Amino acid sequence: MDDKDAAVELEAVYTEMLQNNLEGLWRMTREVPEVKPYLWRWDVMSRLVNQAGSFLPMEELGERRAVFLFNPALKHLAGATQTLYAAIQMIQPGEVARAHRHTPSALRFIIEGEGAMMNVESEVVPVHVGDLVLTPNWLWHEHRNEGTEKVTWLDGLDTPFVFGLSAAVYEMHPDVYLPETKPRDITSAGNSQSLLRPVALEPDTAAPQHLVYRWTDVEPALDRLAATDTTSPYDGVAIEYAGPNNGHALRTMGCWMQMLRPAEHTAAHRHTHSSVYHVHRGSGHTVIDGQRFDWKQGDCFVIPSWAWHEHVNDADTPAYLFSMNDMPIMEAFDLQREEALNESGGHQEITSTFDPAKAAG
Ligand code: GTQ
Repeated sequence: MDDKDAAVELEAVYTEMLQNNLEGLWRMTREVPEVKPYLWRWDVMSRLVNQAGSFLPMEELGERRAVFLFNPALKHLAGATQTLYAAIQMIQPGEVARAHRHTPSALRFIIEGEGAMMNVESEVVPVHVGDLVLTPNWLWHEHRNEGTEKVTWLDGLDTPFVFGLSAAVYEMHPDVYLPETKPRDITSAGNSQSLLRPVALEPDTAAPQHLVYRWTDVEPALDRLAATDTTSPYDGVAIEYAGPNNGHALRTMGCWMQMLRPAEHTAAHRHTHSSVYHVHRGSGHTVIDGQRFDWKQGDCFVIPSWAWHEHVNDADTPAYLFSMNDMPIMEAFDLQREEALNESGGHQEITSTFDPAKAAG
């Protein structure tokens, strides 16, 4: 067989492989889509959620008025990263988002508005701006707005991961609404202060499960931490909301709050876990793989796995960054890796600036 015949025959082998859904590993082109760093502006997200809300009452929506943030590299997946889903959810006065439970775990970080009550496993908890409320997997949950203004929060779920495992199971509550069988606010009456772990310390793997972490506990804890030297060169004055999952709040997701002091500029590093950030207060920028992302209050942005990143506070007041990450998943499978940038004094060269208006669409 001459070379030409061999090439023709090999081509036929490849064609037949494909016809049978087989492929030579040496020809592999099926790559995992590369999650992109991205930023969503608060003014755009909140305007669109509110506009949708003015047309769509809760009865027409089904169960939740949530607008999710999808990564442009994951168009067919409701994911900000390959493991993390994030959405802006809004509930109007008098509305109830009915009870359900699911195998994905969820967290809520309250952005705006007073008067919302969250029922988790029949305990009603009033929530305030800056509070974090968890619904670990399979706990019943329902949200109500008993106040006079809209309430908006950030939803975080592990749905891209759980869907990827084909393990998403979901149930609506048979009685539509949850009973209130426990004293109001009994869990959160417990002190969440002792569960705010400086990220620079080893995790407390004996931490109990807590469902509500109050901003009124978090803010003073950050101030106390700032007066010590237990800060992180990469993350500033940073605490993790601790829980029983190898020290993390949820089995699949960790939650952090970082304070960047005026003019603080952290050192660049990268790690295998991905994160979704939400700017609780302040303004500044984050450089991700050489691209500058300017942020201010309410904005959300993604730091993909293994992307270099460093944070800068550009204001003369502290900036507060809430974030969720998939570190517990990485740790569970021994996939966590981290690397510091040693060149250029630990800082990246900025090669472009992200413009959400140009990046959209
Ligand atoms: O509030 O229970 O954004 O189940 C997505 C799925 C919110 C919720 C979301 C959910 C919820």
